[in-house]
Amino acid sequence: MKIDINEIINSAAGEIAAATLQTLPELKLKYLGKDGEITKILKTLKILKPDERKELGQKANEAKKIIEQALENKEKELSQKAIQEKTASQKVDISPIFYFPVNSGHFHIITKTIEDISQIFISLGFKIAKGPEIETDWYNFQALNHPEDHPARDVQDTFYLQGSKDLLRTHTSPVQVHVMQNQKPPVRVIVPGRVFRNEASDASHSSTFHQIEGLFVNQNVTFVDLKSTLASFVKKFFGQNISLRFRPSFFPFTEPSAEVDVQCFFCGGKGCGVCKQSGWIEILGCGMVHPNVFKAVEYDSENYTGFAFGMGVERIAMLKYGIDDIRLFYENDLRFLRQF
Ligand code: 2NL
Repeated sequence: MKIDINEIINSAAGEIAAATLQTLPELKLKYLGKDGEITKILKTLKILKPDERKELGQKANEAKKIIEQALENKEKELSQKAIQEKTASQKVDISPIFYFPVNSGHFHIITKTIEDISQIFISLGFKIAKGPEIETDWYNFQALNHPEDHPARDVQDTFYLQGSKDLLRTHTSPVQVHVMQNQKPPVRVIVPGRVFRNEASDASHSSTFHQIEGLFVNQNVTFVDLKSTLASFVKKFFGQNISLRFRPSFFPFTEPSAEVDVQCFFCGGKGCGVCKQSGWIEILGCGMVHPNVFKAVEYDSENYTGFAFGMGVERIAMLKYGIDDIRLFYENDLRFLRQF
């Protein structure tokens, strides 16, 4: 029996060259399948004489490799071509979309400021907590160590709901009270949100504004933790080179209490209208959580300590961006909003 392997290779090459993605599998069977041309030769080897067997065996195996390679190359070529044809036929000309000016919206500067401040505290390990804007007297005042006769409780300063003892929260602190009631220490949260004060509005006051408060409670939390955390925040927010100071102050829910001032960046500390000639600008209030607050949420103040802080978002944004009237934030004049 005389078998011309070259002839098989040639006929395979011809058929593969003319193949399509549909006929390619048939060709694979025809040459390399169980009853394929090459397989048939390999099966007959055992009836040959040793020297013939060696020669034909080598040739058949080479032919097998050549055909396998040719099939593989063709399959790649055809599938690439198929993809190209598909993308070409599905092409859409989107250029007319860009003939129109793009007037994309963006976040309000207050939203952006809340986002920026939150991100810094998140990087320091804080989680964000949120809560209701309508509160009871207990959550807004009593639990926070505001005595019955505290001036903030006066109807003059707080919006009470008609025919109810409920009120619009005057700070976001009641949210921290909810968090402490629902969770054991360690607690490390910041609370951004809208707050309400019954007062006339002017260039620096609004009856509705935004606060971000923070709370960290654990074993062995000290005033040093408060100072390092807030100094780190101030430098990340206003710039690494800013000078700051902690000045003793008073809040009902913290003891001791402090306020943080930054060196006036309008006059460099020399004294100007913005800093009222003092060279310093107050940016937040803070302190160590008062034991009475822990008592209200049934935390053991022998075992746990904590620090808390609060800042007004509008005030911070006004300082950072040089805005001189708080009412600009709420008028939705695009000429103002678009600047940020
Ligand atoms: C400010 C001062 C402050 C707090 C807020 C707080 C909350 C709990 C317990 C203790 Cl639950 N304190 N909050 C403490 C000190 C200052 O805010 O000037 N805000 C605009």
